[in-house]
Amino acid sequence: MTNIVILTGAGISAESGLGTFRAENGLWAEHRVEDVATPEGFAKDPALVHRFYNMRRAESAKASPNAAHEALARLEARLAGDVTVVTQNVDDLHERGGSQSIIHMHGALAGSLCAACEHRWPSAFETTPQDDCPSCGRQHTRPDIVWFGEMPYQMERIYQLIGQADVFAAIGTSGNVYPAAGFAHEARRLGVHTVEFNLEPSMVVTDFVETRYGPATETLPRWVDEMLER
Ligand code: BV8
Repeated sequence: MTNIVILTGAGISAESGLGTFRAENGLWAEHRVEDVATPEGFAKDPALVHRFYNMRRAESAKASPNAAHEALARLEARLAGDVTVVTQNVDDLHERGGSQSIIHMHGALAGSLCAACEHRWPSAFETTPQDDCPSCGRQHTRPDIVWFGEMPYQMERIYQLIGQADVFAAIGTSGNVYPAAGFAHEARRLGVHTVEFNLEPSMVVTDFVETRYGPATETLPRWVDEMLER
């Protein structure tokens, strides 16, 4: 029985063609974070924020899961033990890649949220600030996405899973954003085996006992084969 918690970031979707955040041509290069990924930015210009997420939703729909997403689904399907993907990504490539046990700790493009009554519903492909909330009828629709300064989702569950894990793997995340960037430290403190998959050392590389560098579509399938042969 081997329980594994896998934290993923924008890097796992990079080879599917989705922009990461901190590459030169990344998402934050075109948009100031403060303008599109904070409650203040949304309050100031909700139409801009809706346009930003409509563009992300369109790109996500055009992208396909890659061999790294599929390798994680294969690990979950075949490993004797629990495999949970905790993703910082808001795209649905893990779902479309076949993973079942997924926590979107920073929300998802697939969801809409009413800023007035907190009702949640499946998002339209294109959203605007004028969309009525299906529940309260008011026009305070926002993407169901966790912005900077907001509390990520299911944090208690995530820490519980880390406490029960034998292995904690982080894939394609730069370790810039907390609390996600602190998970490896917590895992290591608890004696969980920690492994980082990236193109280069992340900001929290010292929290990992094992590192595997290279494109995730190459490093992940190899690692999953090893995990399934153990
Ligand atoms: C909170 C949704 C508290 C939006 C996102 C000072 C110090 C410490 C912390 C803070 C601080 N000031 C403020 C904070 C808190 C803040 C934070 O950490 N800020 C940072 C910038 C300093 N955090 C928050 O605000 C969080 N909330 O703290 O709440 C609280 C407490 C009580 C009550 C209320 C609140 C919420 C943060 C969530 C923000 N939302 N996403 C959207 O998607 O539009 S963040 C977004 O960026 C992602 O979700 C992700 O979390 C984050 C980092 O992105 P990565 O996924 O790591 O991507 P990145 O481009 O950075 O890196 C990609 C990596 O992949 C690279 O390493 C690259 O080498 C690698 N790669 C590329 N290609 C490949 C690859 N690897 C393998 N194969 C490849 N092919």
